[in-house]
Amino acid sequence: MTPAPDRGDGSGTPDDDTEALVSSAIEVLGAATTLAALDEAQTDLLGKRSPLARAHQALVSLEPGERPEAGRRLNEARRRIESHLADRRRELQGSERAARLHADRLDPTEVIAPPLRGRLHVVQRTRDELEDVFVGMGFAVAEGPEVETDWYNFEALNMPPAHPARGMWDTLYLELGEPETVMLRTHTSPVQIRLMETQGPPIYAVIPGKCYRRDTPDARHIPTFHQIEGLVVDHGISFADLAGTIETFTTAYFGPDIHSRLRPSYFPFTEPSAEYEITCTICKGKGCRTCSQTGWVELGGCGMVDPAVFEAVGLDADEWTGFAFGFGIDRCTQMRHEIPDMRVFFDNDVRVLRQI
Ligand code: FA5
Repeated sequence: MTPAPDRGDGSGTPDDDTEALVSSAIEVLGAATTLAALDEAQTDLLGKRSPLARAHQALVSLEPGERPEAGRRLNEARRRIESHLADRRRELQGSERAARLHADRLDPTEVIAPPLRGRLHVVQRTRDELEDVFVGMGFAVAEGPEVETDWYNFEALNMPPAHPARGMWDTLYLELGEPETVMLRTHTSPVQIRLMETQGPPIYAVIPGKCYRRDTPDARHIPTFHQIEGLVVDHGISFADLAGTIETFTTAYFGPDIHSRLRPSYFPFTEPSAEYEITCTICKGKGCRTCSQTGWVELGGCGMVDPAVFEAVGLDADEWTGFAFGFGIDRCTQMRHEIPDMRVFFDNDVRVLRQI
């Protein structure tokens, strides 16, 4: 702060001196813009080391006759400074309170953006829809473990150790027990075995779930994907029942405009076996990168349950017949939503997932 001029040297009239003290104090008070600064100014202007206090101390050096008048003038100056100080304090208290109220204000008309809501992943939604379609066709829904033993994933499915067909599935083994005996299941087909072991025919069931393979990710493959297995075991089931079921499913899920076809194929656990394909929805059958320029996309495999599988679970292959299928749920999602590259499902970029 700028101290008030200390003119106890007799220069100027005594009136001039006190007037200068007061006007300098008014300037200092006006320059204080916060209550804290005002407290400091108060000490500087009225405290023990202030020019006013020094002028009071200097009264003793005056002639006795001059002292009362000089004292009265100084008291009058103090009173005026105190009055200005009180005014300034009220002013600053008012403006600080107004600033606080402004900062704390609530605007009831303010539009608050609705909170972002979570939603199920599109693959989960497809799984739910597929279950609904099959439940509508009279199937029950079953589940099985994702960690499997060699027996369920391969051997009971007519693939004894060293069977060349095991190479169709690039398997992720767990370090548990004997080497290469426990694995992450490569398909949902092991649950066929579990169902036949635990519940006798007739069986009409679908089994959705996660599968794992050492597949390199590309437009149609991801290492952790989903399948929905179907198993029917009853008397007198024929390939026509399988074809009819797949046809009904295709129309119910993809709509009447999508064509499907079954092509001869090979799986050790079905005989005969077929591949189930639909027209590529990305290029409408013209050929593109997603369908490797063929115009068709394979959704799964299927066939009539091989008698060797019935034997493995102790069912009489002369009495029982059945069919099985296994479709990729991620593939179905990809085709239904016309997504050129499946990797977006596990990149988990919410900007993409929000649109599907
Ligand atoms: C099987 O896994 C057989 N278990 C299917 C089966 C079941 C045949 C019952 C006969 C009877 P495949 O390996 O072809 O078959 O896989 C079936 C489907 O799973 C594929 O058509 C595809 O839609 C999906 N699929 C397979 N690997 C992947 C992957 N890496 N990423 C995404 N989907 C995949």
